[in-house]
Amino acid sequence: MGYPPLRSSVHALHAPLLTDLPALGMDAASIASDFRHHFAHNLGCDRHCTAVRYYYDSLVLTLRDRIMERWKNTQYTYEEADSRSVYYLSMEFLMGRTLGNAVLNLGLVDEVERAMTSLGLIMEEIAESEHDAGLGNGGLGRLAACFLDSCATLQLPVVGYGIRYVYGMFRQRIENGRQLEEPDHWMRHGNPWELKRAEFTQRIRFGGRSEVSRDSSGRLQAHWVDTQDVLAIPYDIPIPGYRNGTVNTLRLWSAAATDEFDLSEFNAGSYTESVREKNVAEHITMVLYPNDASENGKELRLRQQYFLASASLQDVLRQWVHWHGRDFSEFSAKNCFQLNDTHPSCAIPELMRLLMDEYDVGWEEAWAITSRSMAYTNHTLLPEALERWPVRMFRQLLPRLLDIIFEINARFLTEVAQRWPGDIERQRRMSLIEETPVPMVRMAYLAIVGSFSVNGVAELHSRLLACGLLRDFHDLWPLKFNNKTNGVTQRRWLAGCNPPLAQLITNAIGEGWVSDLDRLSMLAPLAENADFRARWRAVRRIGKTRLAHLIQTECRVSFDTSALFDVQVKRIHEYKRQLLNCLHIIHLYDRIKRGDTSDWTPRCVLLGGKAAPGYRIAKRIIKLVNNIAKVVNGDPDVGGLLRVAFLPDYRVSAMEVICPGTDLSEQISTAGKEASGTGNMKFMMNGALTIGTLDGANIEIRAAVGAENFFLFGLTAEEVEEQRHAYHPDAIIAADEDLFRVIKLLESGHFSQFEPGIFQEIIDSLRSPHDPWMTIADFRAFVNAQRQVATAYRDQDAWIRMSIYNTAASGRFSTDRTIAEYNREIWRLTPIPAQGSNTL
Ligand code: CJW
Repeated sequence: MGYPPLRSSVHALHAPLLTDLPALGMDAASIASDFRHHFAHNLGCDRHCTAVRYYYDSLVLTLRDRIMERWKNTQYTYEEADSRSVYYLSMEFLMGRTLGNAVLNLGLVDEVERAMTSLGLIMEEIAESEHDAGLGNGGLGRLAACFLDSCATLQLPVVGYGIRYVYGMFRQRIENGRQLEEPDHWMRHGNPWELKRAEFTQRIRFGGRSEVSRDSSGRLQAHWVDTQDVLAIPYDIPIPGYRNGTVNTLRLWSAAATDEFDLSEFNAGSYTESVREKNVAEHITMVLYPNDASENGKELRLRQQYFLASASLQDVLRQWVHWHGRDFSEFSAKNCFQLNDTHPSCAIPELMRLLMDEYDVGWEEAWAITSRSMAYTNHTLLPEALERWPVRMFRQLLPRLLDIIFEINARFLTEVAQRWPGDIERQRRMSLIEETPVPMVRMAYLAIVGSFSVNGVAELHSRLLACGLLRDFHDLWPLKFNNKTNGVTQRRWLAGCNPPLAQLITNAIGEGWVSDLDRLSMLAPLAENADFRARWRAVRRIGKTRLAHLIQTECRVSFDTSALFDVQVKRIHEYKRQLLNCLHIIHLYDRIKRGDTSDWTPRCVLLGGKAAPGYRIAKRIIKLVNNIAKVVNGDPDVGGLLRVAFLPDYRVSAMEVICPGTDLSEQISTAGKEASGTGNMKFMMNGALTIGTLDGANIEIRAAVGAENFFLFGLTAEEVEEQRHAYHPDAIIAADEDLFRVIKLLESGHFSQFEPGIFQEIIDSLRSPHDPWMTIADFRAFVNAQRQVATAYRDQDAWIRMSIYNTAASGRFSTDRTIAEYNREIWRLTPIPAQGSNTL
């Protein structure tokens, strides 16, 4: 394992001298002193170095030293406890910025602030210079990041395994109202948080053939031969818990060529040819696929998935063999892999392969170990997001894995046949291989068959999985299925991003809520206290001022903080129905133009989000929002009654400014389509009210805060499915005067005067009886609910009361609760408090 040891015995004798160092000071003076050391000695900065990057790097190194002590202690503690561990396998970890969160979790907010001030620096400016680590698309990736924070805070031995993409989620620029994608070279100036662990490099195989031979004892032995290999190099990122001395690990894999490059080419003078292999290998971890909720079947994506699964499993097995030898009898009692959607589900056949081919374990035992170690989380009901890989591609890229998948399938279908004799149709439905003209591997079915637990991410979603999409599997194994409603970490999404509100809450109920969010319920009685409401309102005004400033800078649109701030930020997708929001904005505009403005509530509407680069309609929706904004904001008749802005490059750090400044959170997906949503929780926690359908976690949010503090509208998931067959949008349009006028305005080219016809496809999709998202069906209910919102907002006292109730009821939506449930019902880990010095 790792690098060769020192040959002399000196090391063993003096090891404590090297490792048991005196604890570093956690006070402002020590921090300032170490900062100066890193600035001058480590980074080699001099009086000409005034770039904020130098200050940022110096501060990170100063903090990293302090984290390092706790990181080692945590790992020693886990080792000594010989504890069961969980590995969270995810293609995405949408971490955002790290500095502010590290300072908060280390309990150093005041000391670092003082240290920076003493050096003439402004902490906020340094923190804001950090580039987001955008290693994810949206909710699924951000959930993984929130989970890591909660696992460390709950002191659970959980390791995150992911990919170190050189380019993260693309940067979005808006030009003439259209999305342009630019590469996000987020590590251009290095990443001081990561620690390269070259000694734990793994070898990953691709291509070649699978062969079978008999070994000396006559047993069949499979060989994967003639492979093209790639190295996986791990980089570790520390994940500090909240003021508890625990530091967990996020291990990200980077691809590199094996060093056996083609010498003959090199000697023949073809230098470029000789390094081609290196380039091809490094492509694997070059760029994050920017698709959210739709698979696109590219071979490189399957390469990435297998690369993650194989590197992570080999890493875990390496450690297992180091501590336990080749006895795997306790492996599934000590190790659990949580698969973040099907993206890492190659882990199932890969663990089988490693156990059988590398460690001589027989099929039955290998299967028992694998299927007791794996747990699968499903994040979507959308059929287009369910991953399927062509069998042919699998055979070319991962021939040995395909053998294993076929064998898993054969044994599984035997089980189905025993349970339902003669039910051929059911076997066809449940097969891991879809027997279409181009046969496909169904990754979700592979994940279910190979796991001991299958969970959805909100109550409705889990129910719809069990009685809809995955019904056959639920019939077979009802006990495998469970729900784990998502959450968000209050460290980032309240304490970190909204210091004025956090301070007000702490002054009122103490600081316990930062690690026990249910305590926010103590705020509820204060909603009846006029003085507290006044303070709440003042704090909300600070958040709105900050958001208005962002919108002024980024969009050149002025938002008046006395207006209602109405916000929808999330990936652009038809099912999320940004179009319904557009129809409402056009309706408000039409009312203003008609002079129907008595009792008007001034409103500022913000939209933001990225469209997958290949998703044509989503990109056209962005153009529509921008064109509407241009017309509305430029019309003198509108005055201050309505403002519309599209914020470019929506990302984690933008949401940290957006959610504290939002009055109204738009959660308006077609019921039954949004698995959970997590933006909805961030808004609620910060005191926004929700306008929403009965979809995903909205249902649980409404139940928690009470129907009277939530603006509900629209068809239920059941109604959507019932009415789909008799859906006639044209008839609805004809019968609704307001809607008729909105569609007419759209069709008249009012929002596309310089490019006639560009919104025709959008209009056609809305008017189609086959529109899967049934936008027109919910228009009237949405407009009516928005009227109630406008009326409610005019009574500021009542609104603020509802705002307080929302925050007070958001305790359930902490990932601390989510992770506690994963742990109680799936992982069964014992919390392990960090031992040794420096535990805080
Ligand atoms: O997961 C969140 C939910 C949210 C759901 C999102 C999700 O839409 O409602 O709150 C956390 O549970 N993301 C994906 N599915 N569901 C997702 C993300 C990236 C993907 C993908 C699906 C990338 C690909 C394919 C499907 C790809 O091939 O690149």
